[in-house]
Amino acid sequence: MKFVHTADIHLGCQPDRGFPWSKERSLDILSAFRELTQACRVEHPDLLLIAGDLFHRPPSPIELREVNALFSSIPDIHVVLIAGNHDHLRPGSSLEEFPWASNVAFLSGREPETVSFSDLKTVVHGFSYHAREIKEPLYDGLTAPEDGDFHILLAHGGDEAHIPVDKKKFAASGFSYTALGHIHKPEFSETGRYGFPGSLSPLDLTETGAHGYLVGELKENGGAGDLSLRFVPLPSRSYIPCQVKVTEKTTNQSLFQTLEKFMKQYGPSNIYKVTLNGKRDPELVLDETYLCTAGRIISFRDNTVPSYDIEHLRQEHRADLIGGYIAAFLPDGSEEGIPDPVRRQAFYCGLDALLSNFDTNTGEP
Ligand SMILES: [Mn+2]
Repeated sequence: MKFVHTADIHLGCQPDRGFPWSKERSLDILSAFRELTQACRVEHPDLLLIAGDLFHRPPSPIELREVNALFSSIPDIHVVLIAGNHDHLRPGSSLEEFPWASNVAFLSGREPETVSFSDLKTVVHGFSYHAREIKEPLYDGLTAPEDGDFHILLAHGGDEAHIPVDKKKFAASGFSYTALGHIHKPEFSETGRYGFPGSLSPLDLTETGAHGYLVGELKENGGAGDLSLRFVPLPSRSYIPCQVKVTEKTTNQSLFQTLEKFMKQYGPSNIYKVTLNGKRDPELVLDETYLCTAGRIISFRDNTVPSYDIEHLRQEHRADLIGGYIAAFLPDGSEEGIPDPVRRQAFYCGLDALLSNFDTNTGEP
């Protein structure tokens, strides 16, 4: 028995709101879902498992019709889905009464229910969210019957406010596999008999790394059977960290070129999280607005510090406020003595201010 497992597609989500490429990102989400159905045509699984948050918010009838059209384009594959916290069922919601295609089973109840596929000797268990949050660990007590069939638990949760789970318990629950959703980073274990496929397409700047779906196979071998799992990445736009080392020679123009080159190398349609490190010329004022026009930059973090000769300043200002300031931060010498980056940044901001206001006539700032 072969299955494709996905979750957290978040159809209708518009990532990076306010940035020029935001519209493209919502199209990415739609394309990723279409590509998943394409992949199903190639993989030929028996089941397509969707472990919640197919939609970013409770869907409208028109959104349901669109999705159903894709499901009916893979009529030989049984689709089983549950609603997660994002697309939870509300009283009178269009999800409750929707006439799904004949190959789709929606486990819509708030109590565990099942759908059986006798030809596959497989039973899928699951229930849906009827609220934004569920704080009880509802999956902890669930066990599968020992009747020779494969039992799969379709589940959504994994944090404090959304059905906390104890991953160590899944292997002993009797379920052949627990198909989870909600955590957007892929994580799976064959021996632990569980998997989070992660979000199908990255949804915000925290979701770096590969995104895709899981393909699993169950073979009869007594008990819960033999499970094999593999992660299949979907080619998509990514959020990529870009670390740049700044030196005393760096200028806004040279930095712009470095960023441009980096983004050209890793793909100009990807989205970058820029972090600057190192020591800059104390006179250099970084023009963040200008630098961010080098490409699709969603975050810009300047961790650089001015390249003062601290030892020289300490000697020169032995007897004034600046010397006292340096000694207060660096009682025992080198600036390596400030390991905390926030404190280090604060030290340099203060030093900058003191030096730029320093009156050479009075010897006081
Ligand atoms: Mn969720």
